Order: sequence, then structure tokens, then C-alpha cells
Amino acid sequence: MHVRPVIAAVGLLAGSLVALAGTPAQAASTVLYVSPSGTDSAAGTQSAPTTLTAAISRIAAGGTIYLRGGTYAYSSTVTIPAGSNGTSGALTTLSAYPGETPVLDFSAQSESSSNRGVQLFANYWHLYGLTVEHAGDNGIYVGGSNNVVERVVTAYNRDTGLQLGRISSSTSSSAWPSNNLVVSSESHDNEDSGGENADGFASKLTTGTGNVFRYDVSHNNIDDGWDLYTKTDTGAIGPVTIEYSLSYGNGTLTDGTQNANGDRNGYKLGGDAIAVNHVVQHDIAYDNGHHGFTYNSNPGTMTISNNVSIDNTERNFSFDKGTSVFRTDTSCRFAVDGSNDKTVGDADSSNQFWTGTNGSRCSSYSGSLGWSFASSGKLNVTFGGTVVNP
Ligand SMILES: [Ca+2]
Ligand SMILES: [Ca+2]
Ligand SMILES: [Ca+2]
Repeated sequence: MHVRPVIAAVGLLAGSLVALAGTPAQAASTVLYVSPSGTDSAAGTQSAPTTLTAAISRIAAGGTIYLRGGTYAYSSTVTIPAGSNGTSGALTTLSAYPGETPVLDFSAQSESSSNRGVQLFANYWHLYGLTVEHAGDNGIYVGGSNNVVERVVTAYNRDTGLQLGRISSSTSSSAWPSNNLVVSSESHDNEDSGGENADGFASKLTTGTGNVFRYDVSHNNIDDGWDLYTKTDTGAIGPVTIEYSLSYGNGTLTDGTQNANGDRNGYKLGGDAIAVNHVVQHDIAYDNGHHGFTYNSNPGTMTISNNVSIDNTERNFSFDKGTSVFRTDTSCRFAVDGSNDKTVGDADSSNQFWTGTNGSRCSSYSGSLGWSFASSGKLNVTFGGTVVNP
């Protein structure tokens, strides 16, 4: 009787080998095309595009789903489920068709914590070139690990535009999302009706180690640009890296709307007086409604280096406690009077903090702000038309 399971296992193995050899029936597809007019049962070819949800269920590990341009109107969350993983050598890709702009519009959702736009719960996926708008909660929520989110725009969602966090309350801390990269992406005009939760980007509450934001832009969100809040009841999050990024105008939407409930920081780097050693480098904070960079009670040893903070309403750099290491940071004021910087920790003479006057480096940052992504994906920030990447 011990033989039967062995026979069954051999049968399964043989079946999967046949599928890999190209048998069409039941085989997952390596390339699928999706369009706003696609149907679930369509083949997913360029001439017979399918739907996004059907493609997610049919794509092979390491395959590519192309989203044609246009507006996709959704009323339900689109989930890439846990277990539908790519591999470390071949990420499964969900990409805009080259040169086109797919917009996933969740306007039909009501504002509710259960109404996220896109949930990425799998590992080893690459999202590229999508815009996700008007979701009833987060635009994109990443609960999986080892994913790349690139050239994405999250806007007008009713909680944080792009947030990382655990899949569910039963997810153990060892399975919190880790090693995700969010790169060359923009998050703006996210606003919850309470005016206190919607940040541009957040890796907060329940996130693991190795998550990185690079070349990203967060602006005009109702709460913070970035939020790395951590709480006693769930335990410390893993250290996050935010680098070569820009955070501006948070606390005021593009249309001028403000809400007194908003925290309005450029980069909010802590919570509940828990030490987490984040790395924050080569970033710019400009014209945010409260602090530019704030420790927000994080007493740890953060790396705070090569950042520039300009004309934020309260402090450009606000670190009241801790042992963070500050190197080559620059703080300037031109149009907005605020409070002196406070940088408790290891701050040497390479910094030019603001305590009433501008340092020599500020002359590079006196013009009007502009930014764009280079074809390489690198973020170029300009002041007065001149690239001044710190
Ligand atoms: Ca939420
Ligand atoms: Ca808040
Ligand atoms: Ca926040």
C-alpha cells in the first residue's frame, strides 16, 4: 500500500514535464496581453486580449503580462495572490505595453480599509508602468517580498498611495514583506476623508528588512510624503532605505486643499519611541507643511546623509533624541520662516544646518523646483533649471 503515493507523485511529475514541453492544455502562459476591452475567456494574445484578473491566474512563473493603454474601471480589489510567485532569476512581470499608459481606476470603490486597489501578495514580481488611482484605500499594497515596483504612479487614493505591510493579522513577523524595491515611481494627491492617514509612500507598522525606495517622488499628499511608523503592539519594523528621492508639498493637495489633521512631514522616520536604524540618504525635502525630515520619536542610529531640506514649515531637520549619524546634510530657507534644526546625535562639520542663516551650499537651491525621470530611471531634480541631485 506504500506504492500508491509514489505512483501518484510520478504521475504529477510526468504531467508537469509535459506541460513544460509545451502542451497547450492546462499550461500556464509565458506572455499574455490585457486590454480594457479584453474578456476573461479570450486567449490573451495581442489580437484577443484577456482581462487582468484572468491573466494573473494564468501567467506562468517568470512570464509577462502586458497591459495595453487606456482606462480600466474596477470596483473590486485586484489581488496577485500569495504563492503565485516568480523566481529570483525570473520575476513575473506585469508591465505597461511599451509606450502605452494603462490607468487602473478604482473610482467605483467606496472609502473603506477593505477596498484597496492592487494587492501584491506574491513574491518575485515586477510591476512596471502602471497608474493606480482613486482606490477606496491604498492604491497599491505590497504584502509579498522580493518584488520590484517601477515607474508606477499612485494618485488620488483614499489612503496611502503605495504601502508595504503584512498580508493579514495572522502573518508572522518573519513573513512581513522584505527586500522590495520601489523605484522611479510617483505618489501624489492621496487623501483620506479624515485627512490624517494618506501618505505618498509607507513602509510602516508591519514590514521586514531590506525594503528600498530609490528615485521616487512623493508630493501633495494630505498626510506625509513618506511614513515609517512603527508600533509597540506589533513590534519594530525592519530598517528601510530611502535614497535619491524627493518629497515636496505634502500636507497640501495640488488643488490647495489642506486638513488640520494631517501630519504633513516630508519624511516621517519613526513611531512609539522604538529604535530602527533606517538609512536616509541623497534625498530632498521641500516645502512640506511640517518638518522636512523628522525622527518622530525614533531614538535609533539612523544614517542621515547627503540630504537637502528647504523651506519646510516647522523644522527642516527635526531629531530631538537618538544617536543618528548626520553627514553632509544641507538646510536652507528662502521663502518660509521656520524653526532652527535640531540634530541630536553624531553631527559633524560636514553638515550645514539652519540656525538662522544659510550655508554656502544653499545658493544651488534658490531657484524654482523641477524634476523628471531620466530614461535610465534616475530621478533628476532641478532648482532654477539646473540639475542638483544631492
Ligand atoms: Ca488602510
Ligand atoms: Ca497621520
Ligand atoms: Ca502618515
